[in-house]
Amino acid sequence: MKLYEHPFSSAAFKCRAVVHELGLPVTLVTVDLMKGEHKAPEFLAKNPNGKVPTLVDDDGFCVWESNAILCYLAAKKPESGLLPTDARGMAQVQQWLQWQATTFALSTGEVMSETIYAKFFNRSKDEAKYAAGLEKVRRDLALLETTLTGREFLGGKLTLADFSIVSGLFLRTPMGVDLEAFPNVKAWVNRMESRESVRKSLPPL
Ligand SMILES: N[C@@H](CCC(=O)N[C@@H](CS)C(=O)NCC(=O)O)C(=O)O
Repeated sequence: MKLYEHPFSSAAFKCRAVVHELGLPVTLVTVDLMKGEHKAPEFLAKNPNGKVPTLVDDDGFCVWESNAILCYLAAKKPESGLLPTDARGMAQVQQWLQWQATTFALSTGEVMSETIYAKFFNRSKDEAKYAAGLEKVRRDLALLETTLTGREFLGGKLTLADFSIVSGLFLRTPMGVDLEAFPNVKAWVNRMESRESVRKSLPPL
């Protein structure tokens, strides 16, 4: 399998972490977003959205959308328990994956846009947009804080949900997101970042 990705993409980060967690034979292929490699016809044939991450299996089968890639990878090793097969376990993981895509990715994305991307593309930070984004991130962190009360992981046991959601926080320092007011979240992030699979997936900052 090949994972087309970028070191600073949070969506790619979670896929790399699950690849390492499962010990799957996946070759990482960096796509040069600055050169527009993701908009080249040969890449669009794999993912018509022109985005990373994109997974291509050995027979050419393609999967895009990071949370779908996580499910595909976990299905290769069902014994890992990262994607439970019972109705409730599976529904809970799907609930968090969809919350990540529809809610947390948006709030963290607003903050990233006014910090990391603003710096990268040499534009000034819009303080009002940043403050509004940060408020939404704090709203989401409060939800995670309550969920993590008395729990090591979001669903009790380690699942794809933890990898998917923690990916929004690996750039928290340059984003200016402080976890001090969220001790359960802080402990969970530390727990996740102490895993070898996650450490190996962090970009050189
Ligand atoms: N919802 C998608 C988001 C993918 C995404 O937005 N990828 C970014 C990098 S984090 C990208 O490829 N951007 C290039 C572009 O949109 O031109 C996922 O979770 O995979």
